Amino acid sequence: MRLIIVSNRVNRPEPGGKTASGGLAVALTKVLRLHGGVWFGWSGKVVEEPVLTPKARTTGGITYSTVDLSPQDHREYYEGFANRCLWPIMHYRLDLVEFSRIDLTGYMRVNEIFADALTAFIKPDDIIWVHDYHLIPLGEELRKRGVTNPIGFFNHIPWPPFEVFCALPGSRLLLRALSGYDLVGVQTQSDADNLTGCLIRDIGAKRAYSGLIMPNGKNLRIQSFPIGLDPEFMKKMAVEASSTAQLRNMTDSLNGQDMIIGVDRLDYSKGVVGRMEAFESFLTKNPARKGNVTLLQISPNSRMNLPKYEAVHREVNEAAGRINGSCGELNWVPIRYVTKPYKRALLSALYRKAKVGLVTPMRDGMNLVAKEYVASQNKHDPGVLVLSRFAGAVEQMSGAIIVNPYDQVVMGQAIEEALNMGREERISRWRPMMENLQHEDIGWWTEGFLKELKFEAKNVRRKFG
Ligand code: GDG
Repeated sequence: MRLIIVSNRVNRPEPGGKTASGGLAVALTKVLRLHGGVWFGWSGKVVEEPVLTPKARTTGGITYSTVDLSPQDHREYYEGFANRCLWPIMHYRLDLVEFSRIDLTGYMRVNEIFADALTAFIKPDDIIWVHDYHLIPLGEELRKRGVTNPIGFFNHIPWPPFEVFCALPGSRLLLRALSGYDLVGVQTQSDADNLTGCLIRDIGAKRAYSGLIMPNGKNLRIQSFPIGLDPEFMKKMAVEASSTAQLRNMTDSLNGQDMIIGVDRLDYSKGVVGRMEAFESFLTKNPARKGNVTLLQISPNSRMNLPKYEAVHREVNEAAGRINGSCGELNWVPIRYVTKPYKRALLSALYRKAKVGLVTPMRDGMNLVAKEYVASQNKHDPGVLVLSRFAGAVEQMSGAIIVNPYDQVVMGQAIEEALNMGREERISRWRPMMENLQHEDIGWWTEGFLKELKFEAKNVRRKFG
């Protein structure tokens, strides 16, 4: 059996290339390292007249097969429908949705281009695993081209309820297209319930013992598979990187202060401004803490050619500047805010150094930073995770202090509680979270999804021939 992973971007390692800072890129690299196989998708290049035959290169047991996009495809499919429309709606931000029929057409067209390119190299015993909201219609497009292999789909970002998702013109088109898949995976039970609700209420799917019966009679199973990571690798990396000169310099610069850490790709869903304001609220209530605690916020820029992202960038800059101006002292800066990406090893050592991990998205599919923070801790003296109730990770990370990211005052109190927490309580909160990470790791996620996909595909073939 050969595994073909399909995602919008293919994260092909380039010598001296950029550090990947997306959750999906990190997770899929791990999956293919475990499994081998092919990773197919967009190369990241935009060229005037793209060649439709994919370019393939094999490195470290993984074949990276990519196509380029034309400027029009990039504008309509990627920046347009995927990022200006689906991303905000999936994160419950109807107010930010910029729908355009032209973009929807471009989105469908690129899914057809992907399907044409893929169909040409699919072998009979391949298993195909499609990832994320850019490629919802891909399964159906492959079926139209006669592909009968098992095809699964995993949505890395949240799935909102009917009242939100079905406000999208084209919602029925996308929901019906899901019948091209044998199995649809989402991050949490609440995403699974929401998607099921959309399928029943918007297109009349029916509940059955084996899952849902779609309007075309096809069986569809929806299940939550919370994504994991490799906690042992993360821990090892954190321990090793803790003794590097770079970390020692950073630690020296703290001068004995406690450190709180936030790490997020810069996005409006991540709640960075609210987090900074929560820290401000904490400082205002605890003036004695001024000078002996600092918030390190690492937020590599993303999607900067979209105006909404430029705006978030501006808002975060302003919040950091304002809070540093009003709370800072001649010899102390409350927030260290950096927008360049750092190496994963250094990040893991920073997580380990930080007394508190602040992970407070307004809405997030899972949030791997929460899990990375927990995995990087010293078991004898772990830090405290403060976690948004709207991150998918909350279903597994029960030892965190759970906060409402819309309530800065309560988040400020959570920071205080976390900084003052005794060692025993920190250990007793951390241990079950680490055990969960060890049990439900990236291998568990991959094998669990692929096992169910094979089972489902066999069932469907048996029933429908
Ligand atoms: C999507 C979903 C879901 C961040 N800064 C740097 C850096 N990062 C890495 C983190 C983490 C990843 O980026 C971010 O992962 P998240 O899970 O938080 O978020 P998304 O990128 O939005 O990912 C999300 C995920 O897919 C997986 O299913 O959890 O909900 O939105 O790994 O460490 N990495 C490096 N330097 C940085 O400066 N090297």
